[in-house]
Amino acid sequence: MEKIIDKINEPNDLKSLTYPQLDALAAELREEVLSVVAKNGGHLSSNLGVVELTIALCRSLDLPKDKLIWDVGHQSYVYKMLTGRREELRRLRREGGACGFCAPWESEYDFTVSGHSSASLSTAIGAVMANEITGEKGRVCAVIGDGALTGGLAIEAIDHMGHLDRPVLIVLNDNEMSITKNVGGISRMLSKARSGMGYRRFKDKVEAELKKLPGVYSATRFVKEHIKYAITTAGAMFESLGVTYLGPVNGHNIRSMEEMFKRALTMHEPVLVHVVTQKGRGYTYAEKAPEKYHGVGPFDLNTGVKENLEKTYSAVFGETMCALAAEEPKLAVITPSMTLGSGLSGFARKYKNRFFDVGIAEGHAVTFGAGLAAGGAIPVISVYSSFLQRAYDNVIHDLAIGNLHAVLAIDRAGLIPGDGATHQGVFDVAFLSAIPNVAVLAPSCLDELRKMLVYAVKEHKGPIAVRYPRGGEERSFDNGDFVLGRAKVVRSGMDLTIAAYGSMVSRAMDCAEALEAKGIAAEVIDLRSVKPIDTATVVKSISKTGKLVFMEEVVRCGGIGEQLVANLKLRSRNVKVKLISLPDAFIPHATMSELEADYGFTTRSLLRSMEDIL
Ligand SMILES: Cc1ncc(C[n+]2csc(CCOP(=O)(O)OP(=O)(O)O)c2C)c(N)n1
Repeated sequence: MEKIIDKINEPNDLKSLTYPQLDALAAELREEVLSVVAKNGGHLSSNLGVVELTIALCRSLDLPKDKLIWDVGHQSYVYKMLTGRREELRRLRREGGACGFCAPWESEYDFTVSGHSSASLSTAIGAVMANEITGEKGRVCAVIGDGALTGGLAIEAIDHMGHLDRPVLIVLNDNEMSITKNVGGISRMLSKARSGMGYRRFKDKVEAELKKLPGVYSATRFVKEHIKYAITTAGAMFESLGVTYLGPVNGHNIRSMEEMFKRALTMHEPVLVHVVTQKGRGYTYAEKAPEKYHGVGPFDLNTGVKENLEKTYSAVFGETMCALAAEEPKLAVITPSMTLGSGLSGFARKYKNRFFDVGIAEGHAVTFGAGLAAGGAIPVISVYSSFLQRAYDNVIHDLAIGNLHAVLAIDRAGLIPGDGATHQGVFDVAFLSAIPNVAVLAPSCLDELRKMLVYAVKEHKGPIAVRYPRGGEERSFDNGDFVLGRAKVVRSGMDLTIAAYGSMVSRAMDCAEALEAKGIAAEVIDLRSVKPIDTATVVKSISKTGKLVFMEEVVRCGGIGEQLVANLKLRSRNVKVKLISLPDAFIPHATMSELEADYGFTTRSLLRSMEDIL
């Protein structure tokens, strides 16, 4: 039987459907989101929550002339299906399939790249002003979640929007959740607005009554605003910044949302419509535990059961933090809204007073950590590699110049499957190793991570980063005690030196074993400490072998390989060197095996890369 969705080729096709047909379409869209995510993994709960919202927006706007900007973009699967990308979505997160976030190269319906939180409002007001400058027509709408609204960038944009006072529609998609339960004052304010049922009707009534009053004051914004404050503080923050607040409205009632959007789009000012949605809606398992199905790997649709994950670096990080907190009363852990993914749920429960979920606010997380450190606590700032990019100056200005003792626990370092260019953890080594005072460590196995965290918390003085990959270990190494700036020869050989750090040490061992079968004895060095780097151990090895292969799963520009080679050249060593790293390019979404094949990180392609120096 033909489905309604089969007839939708572009968003304007939705405009001729009746409300019962739209409800049926919503059910079809949910079913398709579920089957795609169960197969490929991805962001489930957020997409299930915005089905009706997406339909209502596509009907209210004139796309693609109007611009619809999704914050983070992780909730754009339904939008992708309604904007001609249903087929691509079936290969979501795989090479050649749809990107899991917004991607302008994929469709004219995606205005800018997304993936990192809290950027939509700045982009939206930029788009409005660009229209004014270029003479283009079209309205601009941004959809931002209550979680993303905790990011400072979003608040800066609202501040600026109020100042510019141009028409822009902000849809606040409030489901009370970031990945886990949302936190902070903004979240509290929104919850007051949600519970103030009838607020909108009350506000409308008061405004209507005001208009009836005689005298000049009745129509002024001043009086209206002050009476609104007297009624409730809900929305007051937005209104005081110059953004009109409408809502809350039920985010699963298409007709009600359309009425509200219509009204907002006729107002010649920045307007925020507060839409209340349920994360995970329509899939019982996700409704009950939306955080567990926020970002998932493939799972069984009928049972909700996910892949049994091996022991991960994140889990070991969380366990080690618990163990260290028991011994060290000054230790405190900070997360910018990534409790679950960073393995910190246990710590959050056990050490409530020393655990800080600061919202999606990486910059603040680092500077808050600097404040803790300056005050005598020992902060561990847990952050994903790509999100730390948001806090670069905070690391330099607030931590490094003052040489404060704080630990950056950098998860998801290296190549990341599925998420694409915005989430690859491939820049941190380059940008951190450029900062004076900052030490950078990379464990080659889970036990190394434990040792490095203990060293970083208990012994080191100054800012120190420990970077580790997604997932679990490939091999384990018995490297003995950790000493800063001291590498470890994990395999001896006379013919070739392979130096690596982090997860690449396992690959180096795979290569060494394969070479042994060909009669070549490779020495493998685990650098352990990426900065300071133990050049002496590398030099000692290459004076024996005469050949160096250096492997790292980060961008070549500014990587350790380049630094090491420059260093060796300065020492005028006559040595054959091969650097294996990632190119000066953004790495798109693909599965891990696709990425490894494409970028030459399978054992076979690593060996092929070494051929010319062997
Ligand atoms: C800068 C940055 N930090 C962290 C994340 C990880 N992240 C992805 S979605 C999300 C929660 C977003 O919550 P919200 O905006 O309320 O959207 P919802 O998923 O609840 O619809 C987080 C923390 C990110 N994408 N970008």
